[in-house]
Amino acid sequence: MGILNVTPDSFSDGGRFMDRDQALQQAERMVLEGADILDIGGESTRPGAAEVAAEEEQSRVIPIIRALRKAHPDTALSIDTSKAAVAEAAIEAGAEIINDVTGLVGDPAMAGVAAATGAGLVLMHMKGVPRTMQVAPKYDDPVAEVREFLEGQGRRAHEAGVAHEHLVFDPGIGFGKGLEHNLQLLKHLDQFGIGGRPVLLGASRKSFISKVLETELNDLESRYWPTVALTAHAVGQGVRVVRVHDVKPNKEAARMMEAVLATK
Ligand code: HH2
Repeated sequence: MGILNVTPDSFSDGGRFMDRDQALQQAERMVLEGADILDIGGESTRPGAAEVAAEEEQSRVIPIIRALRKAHPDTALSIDTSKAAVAEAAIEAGAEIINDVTGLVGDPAMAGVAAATGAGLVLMHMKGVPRTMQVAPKYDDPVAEVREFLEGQGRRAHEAGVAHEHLVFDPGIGFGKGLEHNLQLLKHLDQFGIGGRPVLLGASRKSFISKVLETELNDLESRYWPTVALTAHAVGQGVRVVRVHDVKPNKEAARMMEAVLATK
């Protein structure tokens, strides 16, 4: 899953793809590099990010989704939003997956939109809200707590009419988690495929990598190769979708791991 942030303030690519042509070029590049899914987001969820009104978010993402639907009929399109109105408009414009980083907590209407449209639904775990989530997050047992949350939200989705086959689960690396929590979740990625459904991992270029490697927080490049290592690790743990900024090296790592895993 290639990331396309149509935002002025995303932590690693903010402002780069606000221009429609640049966004489409970046999408084209990711598809050529092997992305099977493009995840289009119009609101940054980085720690401390400001909230965006639904109309503004829609005006950023809907024209891009329409254009991508035409240009790349074989690529699945995912809308990264926690607002039901944005998700509904995005599905109408041609997206087929809703990526809700609040795991249905953000908008009570989201499950209904997923059920009514038959879209795929990514349920991610977040503790708190982006503005404050990195202020001393606490867990007794992060793996058990994240799993329990995802199970509960999976049930809620099901009760609202979302088919189990449409769900994907994501432990939400970096969303209300300290370094140790992120590492524990990464070590136990095989715990999050509730009911046999796929796990999605979004660790690409995230700041905990700089903490492990003791590189400068503004040195994003130092996070590229460690991201590839995490992709290989994730595929080894059975993760089916990796959400990344740099498609080519991550796709190659995934394919290499898949060849090893497929060998008897
Ligand atoms: N991470 C980000 C955004 N959306 N969706 C899922 N399912 N999982 C994630 O881990 C995830 C996500 C944050 O990364 P990014 O899009 O690069 O930055 P920003 O939120 O600043 O736009």
